[in-house]
Amino acid sequence: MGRLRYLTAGESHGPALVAIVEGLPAGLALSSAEIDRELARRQRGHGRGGRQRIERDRVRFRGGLRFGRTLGSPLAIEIENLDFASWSDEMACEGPVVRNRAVKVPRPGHADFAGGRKYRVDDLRDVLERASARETAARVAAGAAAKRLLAAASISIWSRVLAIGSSRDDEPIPAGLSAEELNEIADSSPVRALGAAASAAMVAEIDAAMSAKETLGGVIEVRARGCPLGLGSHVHWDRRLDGRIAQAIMAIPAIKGVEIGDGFAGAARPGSLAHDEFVREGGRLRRASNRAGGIEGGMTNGEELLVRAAMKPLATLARPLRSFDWTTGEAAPAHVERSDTCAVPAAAVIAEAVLALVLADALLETFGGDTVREVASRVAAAAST
Ligand code: EPS
Repeated sequence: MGRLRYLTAGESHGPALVAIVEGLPAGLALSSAEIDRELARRQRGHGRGGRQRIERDRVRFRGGLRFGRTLGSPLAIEIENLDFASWSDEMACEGPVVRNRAVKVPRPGHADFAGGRKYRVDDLRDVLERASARETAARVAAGAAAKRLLAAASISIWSRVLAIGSSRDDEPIPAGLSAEELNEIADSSPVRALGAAASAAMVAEIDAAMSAKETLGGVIEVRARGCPLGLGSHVHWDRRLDGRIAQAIMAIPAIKGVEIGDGFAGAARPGSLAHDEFVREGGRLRRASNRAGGIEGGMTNGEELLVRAAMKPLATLARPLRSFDWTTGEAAPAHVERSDTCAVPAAAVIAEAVLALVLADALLETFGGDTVREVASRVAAAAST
């Protein structure tokens, strides 16, 4: 990231999550209400655990904003962890050591083992508190600000869940709807699927997993419309937009695979069926397909950007896997802690946010501008030439 950077801080049961977004142009209208709407979307989804009944994620702006508009200075955001009220001794930033809820048995699939060895901890909670996907609330808040900037350049992002466990949504995307309308349909499903039958099958599969003390992963899809041609670049590996998107999506907890466009399916096709031919239609040049997912040579090509990601089933199982005691080395069942059965719908909302941050960065790189008006007028001017 170059033009737009962000950092997050905060532990899952600590006092708060914090995000700082640096590089937003001046004059961008932001409201806590619209960021809170994004935070609420992330909190929903069938299969979430008890924690989401405790948290009511809300942002508090701490800098960078005056009378509802950005100043061009770093935007500072805080989200309180309401559950801290039950952890104020164990998760105190200062004060006496209280380890009443120390974690001693690593969960296979979680950061516990590698993080515990790497940071030489006695209590695995020192690792899992930050590894927790709770942190993604801060990314969604930062991403909401990035989405506002993209909206000023007529770029919109939406997402949906394609699969949970073995249940897939094969319904075609309804034609003629805006990204906002498609997101509304997805948001109205308890699992963010577009198809009603798939939605019901996913809910049933999550309920069965919950009864069986299992967890479920799935596949998400995120799309961006209106990207100007030429974001990113072919000239150097770390300027390629596909690489930057893959990094951001892969860095969402539990994501194990990312593809752009036809991705893995495209690998099985001959070249003649793998690319997007140029055709003339009524004098206008257009593509016959969008197998590339809107990116060629590391740059946006003017088509819809299409990214998919595979999420593994969550590592905290109520029916614990085999593990070992951190202190004695003896075999022991993995640590069991309250968790979600499935967080795939939330991952789709998080993917929207991190994609927005990557695209906003790339937009500023190509078009620059100290004010939102400057950015928007440069994007509009490029589109008309
Ligand atoms: C998480 C475990 C659960 C999830 C949490 C991520 O938290 P807790 O241990 O407090 O029940 O609910 O996600 C969130 C709190 C959130 O807001 O997304 C984990 O171990 O990663």
